[in-house]
Amino acid sequence: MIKFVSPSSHLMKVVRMANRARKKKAAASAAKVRSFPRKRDSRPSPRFRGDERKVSATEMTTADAVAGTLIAHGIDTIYALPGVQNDQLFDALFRATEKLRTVHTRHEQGAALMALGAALATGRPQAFAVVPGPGFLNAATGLLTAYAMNAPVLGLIGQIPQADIGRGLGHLHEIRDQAGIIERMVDHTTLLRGPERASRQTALALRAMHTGRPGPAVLECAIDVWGKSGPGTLQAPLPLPRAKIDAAAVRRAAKLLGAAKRPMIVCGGGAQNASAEVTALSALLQAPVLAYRRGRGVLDSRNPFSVTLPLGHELWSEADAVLAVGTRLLIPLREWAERDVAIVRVDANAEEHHRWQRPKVALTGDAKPILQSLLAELPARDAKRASRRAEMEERQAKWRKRLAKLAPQIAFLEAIRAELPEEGIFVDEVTQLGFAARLVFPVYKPLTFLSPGYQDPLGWGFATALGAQDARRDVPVISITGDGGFLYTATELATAMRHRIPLVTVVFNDGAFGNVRRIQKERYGNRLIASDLTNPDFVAFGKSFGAEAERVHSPEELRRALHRAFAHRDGPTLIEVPVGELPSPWEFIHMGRVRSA
Ligand SMILES: Cc1ncc(C[n+]2csc(CCOP(=O)(O)OP(=O)(O)O)c2C)c(N)n1
Ligand SMILES: [Mg+2]
Repeated sequence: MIKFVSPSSHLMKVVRMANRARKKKAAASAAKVRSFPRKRDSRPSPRFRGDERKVSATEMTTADAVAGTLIAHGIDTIYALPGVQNDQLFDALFRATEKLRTVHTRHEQGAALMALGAALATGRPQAFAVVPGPGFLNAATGLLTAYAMNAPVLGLIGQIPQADIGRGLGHLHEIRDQAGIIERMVDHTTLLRGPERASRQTALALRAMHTGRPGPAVLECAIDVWGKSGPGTLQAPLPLPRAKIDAAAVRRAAKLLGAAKRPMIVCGGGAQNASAEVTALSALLQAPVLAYRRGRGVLDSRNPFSVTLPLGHELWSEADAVLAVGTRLLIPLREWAERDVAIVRVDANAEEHHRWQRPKVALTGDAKPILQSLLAELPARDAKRASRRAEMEERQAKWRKRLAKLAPQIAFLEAIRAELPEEGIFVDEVTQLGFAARLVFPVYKPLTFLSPGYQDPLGWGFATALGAQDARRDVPVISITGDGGFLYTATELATAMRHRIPLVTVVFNDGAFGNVRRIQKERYGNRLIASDLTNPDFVAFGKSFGAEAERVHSPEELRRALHRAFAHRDGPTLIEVPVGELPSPWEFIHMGRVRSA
């Protein structure tokens, strides 16, 4: 299965870069802000509040102010489903069409998940718009998952007439305390009140999405406020506050890690933008790098130091120091339990450090600059280390043999890896192939393995992958899904056709909620209930939308079909793979305690 080749060593280059970055810091700290991630923009600039030039207000609607502000922040697409409360918003989107494309979906879950997929694949903020009440609740899974994944997704959610909010009059789509429900799902939400402040409120929401721990935000707007006209100015992107790096803590971390005999690194989604730094630290410390779902791709899987859960579990029991980067560490701390290991935590959210146990060193902020500081400090404090490469290669080989129990899943995943280019994006699902992929699928680059993190919402995959493919037309995207998960949002095939999104989807069809059925079989005396499925003919289903569709029966056939599918860039392809019962991955995921706490 996975073949390893020597990783190219960027170590010295990255250490030099880190030193340079440190020197530059003094100059940069004058500004103490980092600019908002902007996209290419050759458009004539609108009139912005915040420019040095004095700007006067112009007449605009609330909706125009919001659309203009999205454009000013580099957002060029909005995933949306219309309805009367948002008609004035859609009219503004019509006016903005040239700069802001509206991709309409067939269900609000599709809209929110597409925005999520686009955010995950690009690392940039993305937006969706839905009506209140049922529209909002339909989109809630996307919002919830964006929160769990720290993804910068902005929801524009309609409201009943402003004066009637909270009165329980029974307006169309009214829901009790919509704002209160939203508040429990995101860290930042506001009700827009008119054109004068709408642009600034939008810019504040977009800033909040990148401040501290990134995540989603919501703007609510009443049916009678979107179209309200008045004097307004567009707000330029607001500077992002940057957490000051605690130099003393960096020195303590360097001392601790430098002195460790068997250090280990654990990466979560918060490490995705620090791949070069993690790679350099791994080489310097001869430290294995564990990633399960969100951290995969930070260290190239071809590097023998790149490990997933099973080998990570073994290494954790030997580690005397752990550098945890942008991860909750839930599985190691809760399931593997090792309370005396010295932990250095790097996290954008200060609250995260202490949830489970107090780390030896806590560093708060963006992983990249913090790891650069650590790289600059480490060489002076690092112990002389023997290479662990041969040891890691040997241990990887041992685990490859054990994981061969998952041979049927591995064979299909190998076919996918063989056809998916290095920069191609793989979107995981809550299915047998997904569980196996988290353990064995080789990932070569950051942001190319999208896995839903702790929410693990069945059915997220297809619509999320559509969003990823829509936002990254330049690379192939593949969605792997079970027959159960696919039918959650399969109607978005119509969206893929309408907007010519060339996503390739592989449905592994076992005629069951297979994971549930296996658990009922193994742990509940084969008392099978609510786990068998009656499916459509997936090929006919795909073709009925106008998609390319075929059925294959083996990994070899899958590989050939994928070759054809990735060459078809004018619309979606659906490939069905009938499968039987697949071997359980769970012994490799929940591996039990390594030492008593
Ligand atoms: C929103 C949601 N509902 C229910 C579940 C529980 N669940 C986990 S896996 C699974 C079955 C998945 O079936 P399928 O997509 O066909 O994949 P398979 O296990 O058959 O490979 C279910 C119901 C979940 N994870 N998320
Ligand atoms: Mg199934």
